[in-house]
Amino acid sequence: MKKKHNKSFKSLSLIMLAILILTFYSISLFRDKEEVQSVFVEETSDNDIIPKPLRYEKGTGKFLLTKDSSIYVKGNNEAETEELSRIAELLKEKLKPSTGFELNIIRGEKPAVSSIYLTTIGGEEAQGNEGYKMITTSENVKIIAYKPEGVFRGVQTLKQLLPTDIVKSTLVTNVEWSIPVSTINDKPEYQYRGLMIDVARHFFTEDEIKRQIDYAAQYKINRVHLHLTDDQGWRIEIKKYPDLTLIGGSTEVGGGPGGYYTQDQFKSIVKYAADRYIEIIPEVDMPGHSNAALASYGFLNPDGKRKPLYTGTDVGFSSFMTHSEKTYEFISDVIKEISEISPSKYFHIGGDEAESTKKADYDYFVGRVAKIVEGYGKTPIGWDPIDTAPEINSSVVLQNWKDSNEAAREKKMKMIISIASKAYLDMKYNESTPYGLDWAGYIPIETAYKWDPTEYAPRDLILGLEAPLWTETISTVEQMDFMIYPRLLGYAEIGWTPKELRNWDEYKIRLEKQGERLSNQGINYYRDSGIWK
Ligand code: TNX
Repeated sequence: MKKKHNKSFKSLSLIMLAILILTFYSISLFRDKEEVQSVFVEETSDNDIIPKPLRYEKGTGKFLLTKDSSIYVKGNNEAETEELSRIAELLKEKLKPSTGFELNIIRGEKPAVSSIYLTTIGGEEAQGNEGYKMITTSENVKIIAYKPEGVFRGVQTLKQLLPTDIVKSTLVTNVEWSIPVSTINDKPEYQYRGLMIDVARHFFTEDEIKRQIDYAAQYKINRVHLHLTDDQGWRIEIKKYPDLTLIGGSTEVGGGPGGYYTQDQFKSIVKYAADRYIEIIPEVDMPGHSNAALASYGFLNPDGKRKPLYTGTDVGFSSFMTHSEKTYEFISDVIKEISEISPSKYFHIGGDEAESTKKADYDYFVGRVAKIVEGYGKTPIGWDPIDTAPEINSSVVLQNWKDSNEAAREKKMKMIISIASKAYLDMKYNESTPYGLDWAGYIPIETAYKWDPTEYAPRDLILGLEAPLWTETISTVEQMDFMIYPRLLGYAEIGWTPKELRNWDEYKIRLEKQGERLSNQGINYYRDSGIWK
């Protein structure tokens, strides 16, 4: 009895041992798989880079930026070296206020110890125009890209790897300006990552727009679309038609003084944006949203008389005359003048909410205006339902703000995704935030982050996404900041980082840290208590 008991005890323990070994073995197999995933989270949670880079590998040690550091630049040719030194100049200016360092910019490919090196030498075509590689050792930080544009995007990452005090505008003395030893390989998912600002409903000055451009650039936004005309205001000087700005630009929603950009100011905005590798896309909204033009010139109206100026917020009441040659002559002149000062290949012709234009007239009008735009060598963009007009084909880009892009899909038109319920910066965060509208619903930070353009169109037709700030309720810089930030960081990441690498819980941690950078720059962002406890 005792023996038998002993025997079965032995075999039982053998079986248990076998089970134990098997369990350990399978756990370790499983762990191998799991580790691949968790490595990513671990790696990214020690930095707050937004948008999240494609690959980030951390080593040991750190690079130290000191007053003796220099920025070396060298391209594949003179022109590239010149362009890289302009990027270095911008970086130097950004690092100066907080560090107090006057970094030297040196043209050369043999960076001394403790320097930053920006180069296109050795950049690979596969990186595309915006991709870059950033190698940080204890001696140097090297950014290598196929194009200077990629170097500029990499520089944005470099700044985010420095302590958050780096973006302060006053001297900080108790901080070590270090970057962890690491290697980053990065490039964007989408080529079009935009912010739109409606300067028609409320006017924002040249400097206010430049400030927004500068902030957006640090999150690798590469398009800023200016909604230049609407019922309430005409904001761009047209030399042939001075009354457009003298009359049409003289007011705004609520009856304020309005304003406009001279052509020189517009050019200055374009240049400022281009220095930050952002393309400005001008929009003249037609045939609806046109009251400011109709109020400026009588010949644009059936009775030959100027319409009264409008300072309310209704939409859909105005229309150009779609069967008057005077209309097309006027529009052609306007598009010509703007095209001459706008280097973008795109020209946005609006096309939304033309509720007082008959469908057949709308179709005829947008077809003709698209041709005029193409005649000046530009690619037209239009809001839906422009895609439903028979004359509109795949040479036109659809900016999709409602859910209907069926016609665009059929015609294989390229699309920019701006679905109102996900991407509209003028929607309130929730019922208690002070400004904005709610017709497309509330858009909390999480909703703004948790979606993907491919939910709305096939991947091969998507150029990217754009977040529009309509300004019926937005009239100050503080309000503008509040609506744009921090949601724009989420849109920037949707545009840059492939959806497989995006995860709200992990993003939230990076966003929380980014809050300090926003505060340090004086950006009046919405401090959601769910993220900033
Ligand atoms: C719809 S979106 C509009 C704009 C308004 C906006 C307000 C679009 C193409 N048209 O005219 O400003 O809603 O959210």
